[in-house]
Amino acid sequence: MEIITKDHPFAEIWEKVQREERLTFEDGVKLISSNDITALGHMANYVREKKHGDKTFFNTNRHINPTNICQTLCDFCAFGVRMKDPAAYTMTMEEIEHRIDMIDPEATEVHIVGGNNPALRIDYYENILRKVKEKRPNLHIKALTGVEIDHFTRVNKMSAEEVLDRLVAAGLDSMPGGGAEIFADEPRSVICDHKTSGDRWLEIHEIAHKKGLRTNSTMLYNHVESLEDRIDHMIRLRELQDKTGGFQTFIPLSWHPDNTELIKKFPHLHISTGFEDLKVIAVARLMLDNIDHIKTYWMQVGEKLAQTALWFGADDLDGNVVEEKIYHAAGAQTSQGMAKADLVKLIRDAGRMPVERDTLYNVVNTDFSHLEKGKKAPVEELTVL
Ligand code: V47
Repeated sequence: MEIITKDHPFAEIWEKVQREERLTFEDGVKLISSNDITALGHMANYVREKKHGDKTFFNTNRHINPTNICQTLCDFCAFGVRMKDPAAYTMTMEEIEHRIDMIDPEATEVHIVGGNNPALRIDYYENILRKVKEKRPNLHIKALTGVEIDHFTRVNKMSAEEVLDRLVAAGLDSMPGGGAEIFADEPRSVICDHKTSGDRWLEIHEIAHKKGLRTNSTMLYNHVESLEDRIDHMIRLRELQDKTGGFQTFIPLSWHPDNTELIKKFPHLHISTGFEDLKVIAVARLMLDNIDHIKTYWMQVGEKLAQTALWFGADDLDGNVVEEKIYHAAGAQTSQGMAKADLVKLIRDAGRMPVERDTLYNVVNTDFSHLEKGKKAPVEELTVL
């Protein structure tokens, strides 16, 4: 039975999707304003399966957040703190080394991001990157958001080009997608007034792409932004991707309100519903025709919704992570990491095919028979410091 009949409000859009024709801003607003989640999922899944079939990507990774001291202090964030805050920390090189030593021998990626700490010069980060490469030369370093790169330009009085050249020479391999938040000036000024602008975030990613670095992209939603702001955000990413082709994946991130200033200012706001999360994932898959992957960050949406999202446009779940801090500071109820066997099971139980990838989406493994005994992986596999 055809879900989108000739008289369905999406009939024209569905035709375009099947012809692989680009959707307009108006199309995007129509999609995101609709509650017909079945039709949205049908179209998004069509694109997802055309691109990737049943494949669902994940990687074996670990997060390191070297400091939570942040001078930007975005109202939506519960991770960053002032220098004098009792919870403030900056890891010493010994602490960083210890964390590198704890990384799973099978991991292919370390994801390093932190606060905009004004006391740390670029050599602190260069030393971290060099230490990772010294101890684990084959580990891919995905580190430092466009916002952190912009912060380094001010602290070190360097251009973004110089900052990136220094970091690449020290071992930086690619950049994560954080810091994009919502590009539109109005909501951005409400949720993160002192942060790098949307235009500057895009400019830094463009510079990185031109240097041959691949990067990811994100969008923080479900705070004060409008539905039009979400589509505007996706279209700005799509336009940059047309120019550079440097984005690997798009990760919609729903805002978690606990312990944030934003919830004090706007007490009516609340964590997104699963319904809203699925709509954003589906619309992203339909609008971002030139970005290969749509990631649902299981740590953030939860395991059950992540499984469902694999039928609404998402083809990637991120990794087993271990020691996630940003979402857990803001009330995330998910575990702080997942053993590879559980991630594989989660994907299989959703009726999809697990594919372990590296950061650049090269296939690392598709045979998990040694892990699949139908049992939960032992807790010892997940050492959280
Ligand atoms: O930029 C911070 C978001 C981002 C909150 O590139 C919050 O592979 C919700 O970008 N509620 C950092 N969101 C995380 C991130 C990321 C995660 C996983 C993989 C990748 C990747 C990137 O988290 C921030 C911001 O948008 N964030 N605080 C909060 N309270």
